[in-house]
Amino acid sequence: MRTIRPAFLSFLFVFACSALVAGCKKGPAVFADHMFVNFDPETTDGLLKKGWSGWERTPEGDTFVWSLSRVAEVSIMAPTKNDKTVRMRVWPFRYPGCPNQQITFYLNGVRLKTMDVGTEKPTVLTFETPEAAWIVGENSLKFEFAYAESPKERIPGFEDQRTLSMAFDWIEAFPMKKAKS
Ligand SMILES: [Ca+2]
Repeated sequence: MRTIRPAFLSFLFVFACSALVAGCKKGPAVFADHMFVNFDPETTDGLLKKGWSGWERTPEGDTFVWSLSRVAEVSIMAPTKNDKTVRMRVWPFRYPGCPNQQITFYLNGVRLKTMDVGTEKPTVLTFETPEAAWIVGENSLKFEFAYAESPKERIPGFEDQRTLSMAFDWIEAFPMKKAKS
């Protein structure tokens, strides 16, 4: 009877392990195409292009950054082009008698949407973006705000002289789910 040599069994074992490791490294596509900007110095440095203050942290430990003017811009690195859902956790600067804050989104210069944010509580904004507006690589996501005001001038007792429009905790983008036919 023909026997299988131990050396051949070793080769099979190493081959199987290599294939398993290669499969694990590749990972599910859903993770590779999930972009997340956490607004912290460890992961976001270099992505905040203009209109931003420094790194801050809430009492709960959430990292965030204030937008300092009526325009701010952040880069998002996209590995693929497709229709994407964009979500972000934000809260606007509010003061007595202020109007609703408004935020308008531009992706690579394409105006996408304007949304009202009328509460100072953290809010998750969600909107859809078309494939045609994305490029593979570095994308510019720009925001325009209805106002940027200084706490020192608007709220008695506050010393912060910066002009603030909206604080950003995180932004994420991922391929839109296709409707089942
Ligand atoms: Ca954060």
